[in-house]
Amino acid sequence: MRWLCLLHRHRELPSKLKTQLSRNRAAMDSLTFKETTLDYVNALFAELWRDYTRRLCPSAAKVHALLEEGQPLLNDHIALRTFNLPKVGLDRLAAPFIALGYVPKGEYDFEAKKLYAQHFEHPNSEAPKVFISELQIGRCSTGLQQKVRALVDQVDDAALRGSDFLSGGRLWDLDFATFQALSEESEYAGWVAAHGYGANHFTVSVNQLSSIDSVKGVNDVLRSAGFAINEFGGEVKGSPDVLLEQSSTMADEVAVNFTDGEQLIPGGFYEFAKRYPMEDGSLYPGFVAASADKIFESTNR
Ligand code: OOG
Ligand code: NI
Repeated sequence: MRWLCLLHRHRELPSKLKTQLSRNRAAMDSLTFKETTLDYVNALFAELWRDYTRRLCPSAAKVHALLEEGQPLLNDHIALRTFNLPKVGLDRLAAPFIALGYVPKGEYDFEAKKLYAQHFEHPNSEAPKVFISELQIGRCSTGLQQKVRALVDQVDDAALRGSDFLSGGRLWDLDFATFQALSEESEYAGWVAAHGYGANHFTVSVNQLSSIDSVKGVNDVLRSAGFAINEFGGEVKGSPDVLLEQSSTMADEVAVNFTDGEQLIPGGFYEFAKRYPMEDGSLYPGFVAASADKIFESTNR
C-alpha cells in the first residue's frame, strides 16, 4: 500500500500507472479518499448548519450578513451537548465524526457544571473542529438522574445509528414543568432535554476576517447591530497568552414544543474565535477550559 501513498502526492500519474489503477477500484477509491471524505464532512456540516439556523439560532444569517467580506466565513468549530448515558453519550455523538477521520484531541472537566468534554480534529485542517460535552448525571441529584433516564429511556437505540440524529432535535417527549425542574439544577440539562441534538453553536474564525482583527472588534459590530454579547467572565474570554480569544452572542430565544404547549426558551448562539500561533508557527488548535466554562453560559438567560 505504501506506493499508493506516494502516488497520492503526485497528482500527475504516468498513463501506464493510470491504466493499472483504473483496473483496481479499491486503489482508485483509496486515491480519492481524502477528497471524498472532505465532501462527506462538508455534507454533515451543511446538515448541521441547516438545522442550527432554522431551529436553534435563526439570527445566524444576520451575523453572516454583518461579518462576511466576499468569501464564505470559515467555521472554526461547532459544539454539541448531551447526557453521559451510554445510549446517547459523548461517544455516540463522536462516532459519526470518527467515521469521517476525526481524532479525539483534548479533554476538559468542568467541575461546577458537572460536565466532561472532548474536542476532535480532522487531519484535513479545512474541516472544522468539534467540541462535544456531556453532563455527568451521576454527580447530579437523584431527581435529575431519574428525569434524565426517563427521557433517554424513550429513545430507540437505532435512532442514533448513522449521523442524521446529530441534527435531528429531540428524541423524547418533554413537558414544560420537567424542563423547568431540570434547568433549575442544571441549565445545561434543561437545554439538552428541550432541544435534543443539533449544533449549539457555530464559530466564526476571526483570523480570516480582514476588516476586523480582534474579538473585541467583532463584539462592537454585533452590539451596534443590536446583539447581546455574553458578558459572563468578561466580553472576551481568554487572551493571546493562552493562544485563544473567544466571545459569543447570547442565545436566540426560540419556540419549543413541549407536550403541554409552546414556550420561548434560549436556543443556540454564535461564537467568535481568534487563534494565536504556537512556537512551531501553526495556530493553537485546542480549547481553554476556563474560557469554555464561560461560553457555556451563553444559553443561560
Ligand atoms: C460549549 C462551550 C465551550 C468553547 O468554544 O470553548 C465552547 C457549549 O456551550 O456547549 O464551545
Ligand atoms: Ni465553542
